[in-house]
Parts: sequence; structure tokens; C-alpha cells
Amino acid sequence: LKSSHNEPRFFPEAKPLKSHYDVVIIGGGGHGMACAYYLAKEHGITNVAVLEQGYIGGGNTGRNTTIVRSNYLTPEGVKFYDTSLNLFEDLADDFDLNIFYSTRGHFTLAHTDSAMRTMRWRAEVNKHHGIESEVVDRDFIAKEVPYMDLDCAGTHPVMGALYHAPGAVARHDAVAWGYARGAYNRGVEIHQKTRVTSIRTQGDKVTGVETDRGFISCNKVVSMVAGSTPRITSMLGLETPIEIFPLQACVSEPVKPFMDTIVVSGSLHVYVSQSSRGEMVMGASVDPSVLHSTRSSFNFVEGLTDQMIDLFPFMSRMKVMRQWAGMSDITPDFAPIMGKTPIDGFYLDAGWGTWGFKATPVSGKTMAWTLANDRNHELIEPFRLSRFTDFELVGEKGAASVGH
Ligand code: PYC
Repeated sequence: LKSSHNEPRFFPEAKPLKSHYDVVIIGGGGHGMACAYYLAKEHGITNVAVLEQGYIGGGNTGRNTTIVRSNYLTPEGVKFYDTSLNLFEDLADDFDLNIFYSTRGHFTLAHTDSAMRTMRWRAEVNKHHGIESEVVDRDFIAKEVPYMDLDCAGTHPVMGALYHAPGAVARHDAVAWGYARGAYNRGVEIHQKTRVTSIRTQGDKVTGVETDRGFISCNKVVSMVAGSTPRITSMLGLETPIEIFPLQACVSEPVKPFMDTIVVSGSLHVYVSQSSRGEMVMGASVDPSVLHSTRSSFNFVEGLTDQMIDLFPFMSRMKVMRQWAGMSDITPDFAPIMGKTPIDGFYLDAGWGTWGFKATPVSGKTMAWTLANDRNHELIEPFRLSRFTDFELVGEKGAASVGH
């Protein structure tokens, strides 16, 4: 299959599995594809198979609200996500593919004194690390987001906000496809509709994976499956503190472009941006109970629109067009779990909760480095699995859509 400029298309033809690969990547979402891309591009490791039980980017990559930002709270988080944001800015050139990366400016509204205090704290940490982040007042917000009711229907008046100018959105599918095409062009094999059924070990070392298409021997396996992480780690008896909560989102019918910023309210648990097609892309916090499912609910739309209309009263006349859910793999400290594990040759890229899409480039790059060097990249060392037994939790209260 060739596209108009003679590049292989992003959906590679199905091939038989080889009997051995140097690296098997479980999960063909953005993170898996990014890891394959950087393994091939930066480390010359191309005897790699990406195994995806569905289709490329069909999991959480295709189910998020595409926000990219680096205004986190912890120094570890800020450095990590800022590296990602910088990589995002060059991806379209790297891929020769339009990923619709659009810098919008990102507001996190504060409706209480304590929220204002947290915004100041975040702004100070951000600035210390060279990130554009400022606490702004109501006048500034009113100028930048003129259609918003700052009094919030009189219920929770906005007091101020954290403003992060580099905040952006991107076309999520294109990110996965760009990485997939770049990996494929460099010799990586991508096997869709290929489900891993177990992982073989000898002693404490990985020797291969069983799939519904047969056994593959390999030296290294990395699990990059977000909401399916417990299914994979249970194959090895590996314990993590991850719990799965659905995260739902929806889009409105398309309307004339009127809002070019991203608006988030942690207190009201809503966030919204307008897509390049004119749809309002909206989400709320994770569902309240653990559930391994991508079902959508009416409750979600009802709760979300109730809050959204307080901020944007005219939206009461807009129709919700589509809704969906992803499975968020939430950790107790709202930071990911990355790197080596106690099982030799088995690596984890998990715990992506509600913060995974924006980490796609940096997770791919640092996990590829970690696999190639068999030691954790310095940016991901704080996110190692052993932090939960060493009592060195990260405490990332800059994560969105989760109660802290
Ligand atoms: O981290 O900005 C974020 C976010 C928004 C929705 C889910 N996560």
C-alpha cells in the first residue's frame, strides 16, 4: 500500500510472525509506536515486533482529549513533560506528516483560595524550571476567554488561573500513525490483531511471549498497554498499585471557531478546547469506581454539561455529537511507572492515568534508551516501580481529572 508521495501507508500489511525478535513491544498505541520509532532511529535496533491486540492507536491514544502541557507540580514531572512538549513541537517535521499541533495557551481556573495557592505553587515550580507559567487575574482571563462567565452562574466565581502559554492540542491519531510509519520505514514489524496470551520466563529472565498467533522468542519485552497493564503484569505475578478507572469524554457538534484557548477547572472537574474541526472537546474527572471497561454513560454527559453550562451558558444550545471512554491506569501518586522491573528483560511503561497522551514522545524516547542500555534513563528514574516499596512516591498534584 502506497500513499500519494510513495510512502508506505500507516496500516502495514499482515505478515507471518518471525520466531525471534530482539525486542517485543506489547501495545501499538502512541507509546508503543514511539518506543519502536526511537529504538530504530536512535539506537539502530530494528529487529523489533510491536504486538497490538486491536488496531494502531485504538486504545487510549484514540480516546483522550489531546492536551499537551508541562505545567506540573513536581520538578520530576515538570522536566519530564517539558521534554515531551519540546519533542511534540518538532514531530510534524520529523514525520513529514501534519499532526495538527496547535499551541493554544492553557488556563487552569481557580475558584477558591486554596486552589489559588496551588496555582501559585505550580507557577513558581514551573518558572524555576524555565517553563512559561503565570498566575493571572480575572481581567486577563476575561480578555483571553471572552465567552466564559467568570461568575460561573454565581455558584463558584473564578478568582484567577494558572496560565501556561505553551499548552497545546494535537491530532492524536496522527501522532500514533507518524511514529508507526517512521518505525515501519526503518524495519520494525507492526502486528495488529495479535494478542499476547502469556509471557514465558526462565528463572527470573524473560524468554518470549505466547500470542494467539504462536510463540515468539525474544530478549526483551516492554509492556506499553495503559489500561490493559494489570492483564499483562498478572502473567508474570508482578504486583503494581495500579487501578483502572474509566475516563470519559465527548465532543459537541462543530461550530464556528470562537475559542482558541484550553480551559480546565479542577474544582468543577471539567476541561474544554475547540478542535480544528470546530467541535468542543470536553471531559471531566475519572468515573468514581474501578471498572475495566470502555463503556460510555449518560450520567457522565449529564454531570459534565451541568458544570460546563455554568462556565459557558450558551453551550446549553449545543448538541453532544459523540462520546467515548478510555481505561485509565491510575497510580496512588499520579505519576507513571516506567523502566526496569525485578524480572530481567521485562520493562514497564504504565500508570498513565489521565496524563499519557502528552507523554507520548518522551516516554517513547526514554523507554527506547532504557531498553537499549538496560538501565533507566535519568528522566524516568523517579518513576521506577520500586518507589512504592521504597516510600519514594512522587505526589504529582498537577495531574488533571483525578481527585487529589
Ligand atoms: O492532563 O491536561 C491533562 C488532562 C486533561 C484531561 C485529562 N488529562
